[in-house]
Parts: sequence; C-alpha cells; structure tokens
Amino acid sequence: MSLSDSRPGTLCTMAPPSGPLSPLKKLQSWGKPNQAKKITPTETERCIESLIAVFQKYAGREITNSRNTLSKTEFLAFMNAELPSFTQNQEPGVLDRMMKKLDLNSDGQLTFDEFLNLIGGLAEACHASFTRAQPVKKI
Ligand SMILES: [Ca+2]
Repeated sequence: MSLSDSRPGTLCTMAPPSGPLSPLKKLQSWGKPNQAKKITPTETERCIESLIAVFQKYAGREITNSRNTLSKTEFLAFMNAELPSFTQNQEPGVLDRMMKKLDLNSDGQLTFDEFLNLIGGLAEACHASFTRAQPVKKI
C-alpha cells in the first residue's frame, strides 16, 4: 500500500459534523448544559467526529443494510469517494482483498471497529511517508 502521492492533511481536514448526532458535543456538555455553546472542539476531537460522521454517512446508504456497518458496496463507495488518491492507483481486486482483510469476523460487514483498522493503517502509512520525506536536522 503506497500513499506517497496522497495529499498531506486531507484525512483530517473534513468539515466537522453538525447537528444532534455529535457524540463528542454531548460528552463535552455533559454536566455543563449552560456551557455547551462556549466549548470549541479541539482538532483531535473534530477528527474523531469526522471519522464517526463519514462512517455513519456511508453505513446508512443502503436501507436494506444495517446503519451501523458498511456492506461491501458501501465500503467501495466510501473508498472511491473519500480516498480517490489511494483507489485510483490500485490494481483491480485490491479493494476486494482489503474488505476481506478488514472484515475480521468474515460476516461481509465492516463494523466501526473494523473500519478503524483501515483508518489506522492508512494513518500509519501516511505518517511513515511523511517522516521519510522530512530531512533529518543535524545540530
Ligand atoms: Ca465484520
């Protein structure tokens, strides 16, 4: 898997989700109902919210499938729309093999936990690529 041609920072620059489905906002405002509007989410919190929101967006596409898991069709839609710089450079069958590898219990569905393994693997590959690209400073 190579992400060397992917754009740095794109994984965490999506707009944060809004509306009543923001669990971090609920968490932040827990016990502080009057201060909820004053709290600004951190970058890390926005990234977590974005991951949850994008998972829910694609998991909820097929009305015949669970809203809490990604079917293979939903997974392919996610990969092609959200990670085009990765998917466009892959050989045929790579996404099918990725789905099988990520689907740890082989039920044909990706739970959020299984989905996070994909995100973790991509983040790890991006991090390795970025650290290789940075010259070592000698003092
Ligand atoms: Ca599964």
